[in-house]
This record gives sequence, C-alpha cells and structure tokens, in this order.
Amino acid sequence: MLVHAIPANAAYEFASDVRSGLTRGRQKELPSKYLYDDVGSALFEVISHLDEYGLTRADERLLRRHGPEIVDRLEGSIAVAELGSGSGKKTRWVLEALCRRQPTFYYPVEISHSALVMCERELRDIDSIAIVGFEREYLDGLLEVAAHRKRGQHLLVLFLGSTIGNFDRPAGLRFLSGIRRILEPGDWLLLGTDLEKSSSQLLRAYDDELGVTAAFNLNLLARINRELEADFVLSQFAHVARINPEARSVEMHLLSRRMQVVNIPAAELVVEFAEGETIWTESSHKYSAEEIPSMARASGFFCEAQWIDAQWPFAENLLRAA
Ligand code: AVI
Repeated sequence: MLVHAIPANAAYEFASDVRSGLTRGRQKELPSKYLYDDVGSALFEVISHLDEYGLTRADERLLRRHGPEIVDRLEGSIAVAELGSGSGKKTRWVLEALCRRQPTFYYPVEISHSALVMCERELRDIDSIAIVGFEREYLDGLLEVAAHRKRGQHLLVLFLGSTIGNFDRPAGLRFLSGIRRILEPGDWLLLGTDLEKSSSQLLRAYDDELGVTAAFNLNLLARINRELEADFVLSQFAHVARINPEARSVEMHLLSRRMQVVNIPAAELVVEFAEGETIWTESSHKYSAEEIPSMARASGFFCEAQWIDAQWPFAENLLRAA
C-alpha cells in the first residue's frame, strides 16, 4: 500500500492542544482524537468485541446484509474514500460488492499509522482493489483524495461507526457541510449513526465490566506521559461514563481521585487538579432515525435510504450530494 505520511508538526499540535485543554477555566478537556495512538487504536478494537458495546457489530451486520444493495444504488464509476477506516473489517462488504462490478481505488484516511497498516492487511486480498492510504486529518485527507479522482468518476465517502457522534450536534453539521463542499453533485456519503437507547445500556457500553474502556480512556494520560514527558500517576485518576440528557450523549471523563499537581514539560505546563475534578475526554451523541434526513438536508445532502439494525439501534444512511 502506498501511504502518504503525516506532516511533522503533529507533536507541536498535540502539546498545544493539551496546553489549551488543561488550562480551561470551568471544565478541563482533551480532544477525543488523541485517544487513538497505537495503544488506543488497539484498545478500541478490543472494545468493539465486548458484549456491552454492540455498536460496531451492528454497523458491520448492516453492511454485510445490505452492502450489495447499497452498491446497486450507486451509478457509474466509483472511487471509495473512508474517513477513519479503523481495522477496515466492516468496509469489506461494500468493497467486495463494488469490486465485483469494477476495479476500485480505496483511499482510507486515518490519523493512526497502525490502523492504516491493519486496514491494508485486512483488505488487500480483495480482487481488483488498489489501496492508497492517507495518514491525515479527515477533511485534509478527503481534499487530497478528491484531487486524485478521475474525470467522470464519483466518490463514495464512508463515515462509519458513528464517529459523527463524537462531534457535538452543531460541529457535526459543520463537518458534514465540510465534506459536502469537497464533493461534487452526485457523489455519495454513507453515514453510520448510533441511535438513542436506554441510559443503563449506554452506561454499560461506555463503562464495561472488564475495564477495557477505562484503559482506553486512561491511555490518553499515558500517551501524554510518553510523548510529552508528563508525570501523570494513572492510579490517581478514574474512568467515569456519564449521561448528558440535554446533549443526548454519553460522556467519558477522567476523575482526579485527590488534589494533585502534574508536570507536562513538553507542553511547558504545570496543572493542578482538585479532588473530584474531571477532564472531559469524549462525547458520543446518539440520534433519532428521523433527524438524519434533516441533518442531511441542512448540510447539502439528500438522504436516499436508511437501514436500521434489529438487534442494536443503529442506522446506516446513504446520502447523495445535492
Ligand atoms: C469511535 N467512536 C464512535 C466510539 C464511540 O462509541 O463514541 C469511541 C468509543 N469511546 C468509548 N467507547 C468507544
């Protein structure tokens, strides 16, 4: 696989995001994209196998069952870009259906190098596929993919796994509009969205018994120790999952078990934590099936079709660039 690698300023950006997130007045915060270094990506892969976390399996079930039907709806020659490919396992069903029809370029866009490598290993056996990875932020990568498209070819963008839910609602709409601006009329977006479910089911999904989600969350502090020479003592922080009913989301926090001071030399920062204070590390927004078509319209798409899983409320939405 050809991989276009990440620009060298990533370490500076990480230090500066950590500095601004941990010096916020009311609520300390770290961007959830930093959960996915090599360790975090591997832990997320384990989460997707946990009984309590049905999201990834629902996504994959829908794609396995409806992949050929999804592909039948796309006319003409298609190239596929995937934002946040992860291991690539669930993408196989769409790619296999498309590759039976035409030789296909597949462009995974990922900030995790190890996830790109995993994805290539998972999918390279598909006949008539060429894989070109972009180690980039989503929209930067998509811009480059769009520049590679051939005349008359349409793009199918895959944004699966309800990663859209990790944006708040306004930011999610801005992100969809950002995708739309890069696309041309007649291009496609296949959007996976996790649907609303009971608080108890959500709390189990985001605070599993084995403690894998806790490790996934705490790894963010371990990453700051590794990459920014910080001295977080992991046992002095606890993973917490919380429902936010107004935002219709479940949040992950890291709670300081006592008053403590942490040094982060590479970010030129010394941070104080009060006992019980939290760092907000992620929000996962949940949707009603009915709100997706209006989100699509508001961002310049038309919702052509929607498939909902019978076991775990999750929707696959096929949007056409209007
Ligand atoms: C990647 N993303 C959609 C996952 C989610 O459910 O929000 C990340 C995750 N966080 C905790 N468990 C899984």
